[in-house]
Amino acid sequence: MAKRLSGRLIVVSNRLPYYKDADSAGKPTWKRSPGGLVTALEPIIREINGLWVGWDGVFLKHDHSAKSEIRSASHLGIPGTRKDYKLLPISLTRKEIEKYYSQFSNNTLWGLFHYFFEKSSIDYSSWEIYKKVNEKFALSISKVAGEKDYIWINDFHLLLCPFFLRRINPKYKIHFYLHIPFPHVDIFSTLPWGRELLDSLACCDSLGFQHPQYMKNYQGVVQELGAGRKPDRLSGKPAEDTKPFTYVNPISIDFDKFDKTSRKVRVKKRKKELIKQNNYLKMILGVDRLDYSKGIKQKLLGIEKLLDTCPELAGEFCFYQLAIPSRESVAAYRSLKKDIDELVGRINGKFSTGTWHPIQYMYTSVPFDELIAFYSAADIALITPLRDGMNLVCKEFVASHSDNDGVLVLSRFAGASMDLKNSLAVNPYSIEDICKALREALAMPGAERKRKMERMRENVRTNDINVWFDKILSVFEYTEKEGESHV
Ligand code: ADQ
Repeated sequence: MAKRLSGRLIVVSNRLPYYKDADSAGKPTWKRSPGGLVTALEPIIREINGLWVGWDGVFLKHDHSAKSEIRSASHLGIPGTRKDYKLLPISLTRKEIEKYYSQFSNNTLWGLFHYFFEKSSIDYSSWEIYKKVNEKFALSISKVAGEKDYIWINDFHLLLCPFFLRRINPKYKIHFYLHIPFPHVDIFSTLPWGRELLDSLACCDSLGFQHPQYMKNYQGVVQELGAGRKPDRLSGKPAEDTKPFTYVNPISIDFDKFDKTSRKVRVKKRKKELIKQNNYLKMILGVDRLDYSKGIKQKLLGIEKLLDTCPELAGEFCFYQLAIPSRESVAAYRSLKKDIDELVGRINGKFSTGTWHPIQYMYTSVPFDELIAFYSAADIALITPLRDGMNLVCKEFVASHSDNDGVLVLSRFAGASMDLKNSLAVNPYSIEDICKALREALAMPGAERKRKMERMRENVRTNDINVWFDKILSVFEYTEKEGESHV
């Protein structure tokens, strides 16, 4: 695929796909970073033997200038298949992680970009460290990147990186993809540093979004606040008013990998065990990073309402929620965990009988095959984000249903709802709506389930991660040609 490119592909994200940690016996080990970005990108970068730049999970004792040592994943002992890729680890201090990552990225930006004003705090000292860390990334990249390479920055942690890179070398090829929503101008303009972010985005050759609405929001911001300005070649201060090439490209999954895994003998065996363990009741499944944007509380309240309004359904189904621990250093996430623990306890306490509990809640990351067994054993997936750039879980559920059966209940506010039109769409802010969709899903006749699932599978199959990446490469090629024609 990447043979089409004339230079090397350098992927940049906050974290590397694996980070250094200790196992239960205290022995150092590499663990896979959680979340959708790694799920989507790691197989591609492995396939093309690319270079990945990101934080390695190590806390530096003392701050020092950017190190730039490229290592190969297999040499570092990172688990994987025959294919390999290169890593450029960036080490950060504990204070940098606290301010740049926990505070500014995961509190200020994540909250605001997902339309949660009340969760997004403004803290000037975190902004300063966010700037510093973005510059550190740019310096490390500049030590290994050439003008022919494609520097592809991913996500909101590194919104200022394009500016610092462009200041170092005006000829770099810089591309950016935003995995989360881009907010409306009314929301964006509340950020005291919006101007700096726009100046940095103006330094990109291309800017990709998950959904037409997010691109429209960005264009609305540019219309009202003006496009950002690239740094002047000599002074480094913002000068030229420029717009990057913007495009929409909804991210997807490796359909074949999920489909094939669901057909493996040991996964099918595990699926049967899960169905038996669930006493052959209907299984409703939720799989999320534990994040307030994912609407986990809302789905629990939807289950409660369902049992309150339809008592005859007690003992007929079980709701399994798998929640992967996430951002535990951020106060809002610790408080969410507490709320969910309490809600699960309250609902189970209210409806459980001696032999049946309505909710099974697992706060853990499950291995890949086990996840696919869960997806394929589930009759209904309940995915209710209050706002989500895309949401890969719903696509993973669909791809794992090689039996062409199953119902997807999906929030209107997930980017994925644009493609998965044969889901039951819900407004997750309305508990009544979630409850109604669950009633409909539980009662849906087999033929209708099959028809809808087949259409959704066809959609995910024909718009898989390879199609997404192919479009990214076409954008790189297109902007390069455009650039040349302007010289
Ligand atoms: P995320 O917010 O992390 O991604 P999502 O797209 O749903 O959200 O991906 C979550 C990933 O974590 C999935 O691959 C899922 O399988 C995995 N996962 C969740 N819970 C798990 C568990 N308990 N055990 C094992 N795995 C689990 C961000 C954006 C999204 C966007 C992606 C990709 O917020 O909107 O879809 O990037 O662009």
